[in-house]
Amino acid sequence: TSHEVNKLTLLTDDDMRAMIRDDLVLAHRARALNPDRPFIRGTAQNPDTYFQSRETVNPFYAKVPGIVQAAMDKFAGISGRRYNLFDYFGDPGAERVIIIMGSGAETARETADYLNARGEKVGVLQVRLYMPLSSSHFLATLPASVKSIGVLERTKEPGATGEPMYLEVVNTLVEAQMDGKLRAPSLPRVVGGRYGLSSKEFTPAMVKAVFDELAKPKPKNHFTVGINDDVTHTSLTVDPHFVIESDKVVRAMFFGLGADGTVGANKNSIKIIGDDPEFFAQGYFVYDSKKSGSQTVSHLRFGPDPIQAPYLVQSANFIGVHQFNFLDRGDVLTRAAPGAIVLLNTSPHEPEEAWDRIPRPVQEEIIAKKLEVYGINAEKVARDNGMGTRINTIMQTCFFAISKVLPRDKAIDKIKYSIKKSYARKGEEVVRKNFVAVDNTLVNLKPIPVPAQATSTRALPPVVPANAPDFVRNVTAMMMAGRGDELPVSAFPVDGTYPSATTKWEKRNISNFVPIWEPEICIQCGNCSMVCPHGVIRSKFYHQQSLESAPKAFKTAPIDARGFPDIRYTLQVYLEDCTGCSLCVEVCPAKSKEKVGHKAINMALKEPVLDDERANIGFFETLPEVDRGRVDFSTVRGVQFLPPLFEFSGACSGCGETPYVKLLSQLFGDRLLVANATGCSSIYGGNQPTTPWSVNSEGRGPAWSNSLFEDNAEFGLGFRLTADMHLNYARELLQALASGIGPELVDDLLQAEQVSETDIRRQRGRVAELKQRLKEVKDPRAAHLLAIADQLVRRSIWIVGGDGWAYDIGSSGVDHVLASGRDVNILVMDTEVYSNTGGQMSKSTPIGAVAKFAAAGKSVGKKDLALQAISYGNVYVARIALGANPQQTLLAFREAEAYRGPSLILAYSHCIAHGINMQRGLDQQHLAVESGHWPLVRYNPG
Ligand SMILES: Cc1ncc(C[n+]2csc(CCOP(=O)(O)OP(=O)(O)O)c2C)c(N)n1
Ligand code: SF4
Ligand code: SF4
Repeated sequence: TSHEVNKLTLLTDDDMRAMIRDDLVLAHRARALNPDRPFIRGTAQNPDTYFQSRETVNPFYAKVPGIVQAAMDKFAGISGRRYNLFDYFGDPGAERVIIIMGSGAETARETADYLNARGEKVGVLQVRLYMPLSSSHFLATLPASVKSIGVLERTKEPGATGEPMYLEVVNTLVEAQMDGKLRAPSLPRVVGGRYGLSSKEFTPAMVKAVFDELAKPKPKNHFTVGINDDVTHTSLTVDPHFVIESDKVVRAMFFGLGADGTVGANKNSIKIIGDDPEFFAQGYFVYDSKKSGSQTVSHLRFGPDPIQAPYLVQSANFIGVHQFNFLDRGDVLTRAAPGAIVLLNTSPHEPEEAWDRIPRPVQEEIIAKKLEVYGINAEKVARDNGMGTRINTIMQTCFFAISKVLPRDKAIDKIKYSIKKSYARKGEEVVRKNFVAVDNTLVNLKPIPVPAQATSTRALPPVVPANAPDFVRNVTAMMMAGRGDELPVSAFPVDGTYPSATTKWEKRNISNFVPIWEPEICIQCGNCSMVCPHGVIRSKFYHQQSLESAPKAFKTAPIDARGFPDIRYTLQVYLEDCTGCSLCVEVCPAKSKEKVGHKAINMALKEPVLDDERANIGFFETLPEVDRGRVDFSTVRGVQFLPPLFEFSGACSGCGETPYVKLLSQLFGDRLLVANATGCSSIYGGNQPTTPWSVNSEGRGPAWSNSLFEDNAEFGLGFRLTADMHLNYARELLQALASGIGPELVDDLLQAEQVSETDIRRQRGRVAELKQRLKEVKDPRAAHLLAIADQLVRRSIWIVGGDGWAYDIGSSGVDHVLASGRDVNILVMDTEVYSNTGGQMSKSTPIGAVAKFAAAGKSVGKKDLALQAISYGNVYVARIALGANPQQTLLAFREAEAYRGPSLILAYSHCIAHGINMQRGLDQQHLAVESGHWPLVRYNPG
């Protein structure tokens, strides 16, 4: 999988060629469609002949096992690697056997060997050809001594009497018994179990649990292993202390920050060590689903023998902690073996200052396990050696120096050799600089003495604050802490419904540098708040009396508007949610007259101001939310006062897509339904554990769902059809029940215009009144109207996704929806490539652009989706670029929403996939517009 790196012995091209029979290739070619010898294939068939035609294939299925086995035998002759349809491993006289296929078989085999070496009699039958299943080969491979069998499958068939392979095994054995072909004296007991769904870990401890179960007189059937099923009680008990890692293998774990280069450096270490003929190497990389800035955990193994452990490191003898604050999670040392080596990046502190800053429970773990601790202020060493913020080479050098995989001198030589190979093209000087950095790293790497007793006064901070909702404290927080595997079945919703507004409980603190606001210089334009991709900058205006209980450090300024002497303004930065992208600083137009280059918002170190700002944010949140009726929706300056209902997403730092989504949530969030195509926006928008779609102080907010990549436009059209159906029904019921409700209110509800925010507010008031009155109406239809009364407030339906969706994979759906004439809005965040999967070209990619699948530059021009939509004549179409013209962007969103037919907005979005400096993303948008590549358009048929 993409998460594993391993050392492989490759087959030669000649070996592969020798496996291909030319006569079969020629026969296949002769069967091709060919107008020189025409025929028809794929006709429709009727009931008179279909059945018989299906039966013609039987001889082929019957022959497949023999053919596959013959090919396996030939392959063994060529390569020396032997495979069979079924391979048995373990004790030839085993009474307990696990049947399994795929990578889990390796774990099962490794565990069986371990148990047999300790006197047990167990075995593993690995299935290599599942279908067509050859009963004869199967029965010949299964030991005759077997008494109980556990069939393990990575799948779930709800409603079936067992998973597919279990049913095959039971059937094969029963048929064999009926036919007298069973080698065992009696029918073995067979149980089936599920493991490892969605690549969940499958460890030797779980294999042991299955073997233990098979030893019972009546082993549990249809079990699960690896989870805690406290609802239907299917799970087996697993001993977490059963670990069979070999001491000959160096097992290392590295905790890094997403995109900080840790994973890349580890892959490089595997290459450096794996290239040594005496070593085998393996790596697993565990990411969460944030686009960047999250934690990555690398699991590396190095050893003298081939490594057959397709699961994460269970017991590590080296642990690298590449961010000091990861220690606050409290679990980074959980898998440390006694006496393991721990390497800490102590930045921003020196190693000498680090010990007392380690939380007390972590200190206690270090002492109890007698861990050997080393520290380095890696960020400082990186800065001093001209490497900016990149600490990966420094941490890699430390690992080589202290991990004992190789003798220290040999290890350092190897790292220098690798640097030379990587940087030789860039010139002698770059190579020399990197060599100096390696030497300086070694000088700055210090052992951290571990006292006999813990000294720290720091407790582990809670994962989420105590005032978080129950679900967040009990479930989300576990996932955030990397302990989602421990959550029992009962913790989860049965239908995939999760609460909104959870990113606010996850203070990621991924940037040490954050923007600091200077009220004296600020002109209150709202530009910074508009462009912030993460919804980190908020503005409020409020009466000066509110300041009475403000913290001392709270920043405030008189509002920059004539005639409001008592009104104050605050721009509050949520520092702990900032990703440090600097877009806000780049866009700020207000400059200091005294200090060159100083603006009204400037990046600075977070730590000195963090405590004050936490208090400021707490106070800021007590200030009343703005009355939407008083906001000027037509200006960027006005919109900054609308709280974003899309906040703190895990998108890449400085992402060009998210400001559009955030703006959408500000403008229409309290009556918004979003159908989201698969892509970056479904990942940063709807991935566990925390999600950024949020709620306002009344509890209203966007309702969001993701169906598929390809059907999103139709999915969103369904939202519209449903909303319209409910609305029409509500209107019908209003008329039918008018006398009971009061004809005047009914009239107002039916006639409401619902164009401006004030109209919407008024309609909400009427609906509230309606709900009250309906309680008194005795007609049974009143309950139905009550259930759908909210639909009388106009809903805003948005169909959202990227260009890969709208131009390519979902394009027929987009076209269908545009042609429907219905009141839906389509927002395409156009990064001009498939961003979520790493930058493949789409039909939106411009001619000549280099992207994946267009390595030499795309040969065909960009499709003009705007023109295509305009050709309908009744579709609102806008092409926008927030970085180039935020005012035009705002106008387009409002016009699209106001237009009572289909709307399409194409939004230029800069992206990491463009290989740009993301800090300059807004400039890229300017350039795209100014160069004529992305002409701004607003076509309004209304
Ligand atoms: C039918 C289908 N094909 C492929 C994928 C894999 N996939 C998931 S997201 C994605 C790329 C999305 O690109 P785009 O629509 O441009 O959105 P972006 O990520 O750029 O925001 C792909 C190919 C999928 N989920 N479904
Ligand atoms: S640095 Fe980036 S994430 Fe932080 S407040 Fe500014 S724009 Fe938002
Ligand atoms: S659109 Fe680009 S920058 Fe934004 S989250 Fe996706 S990959 Fe990152």
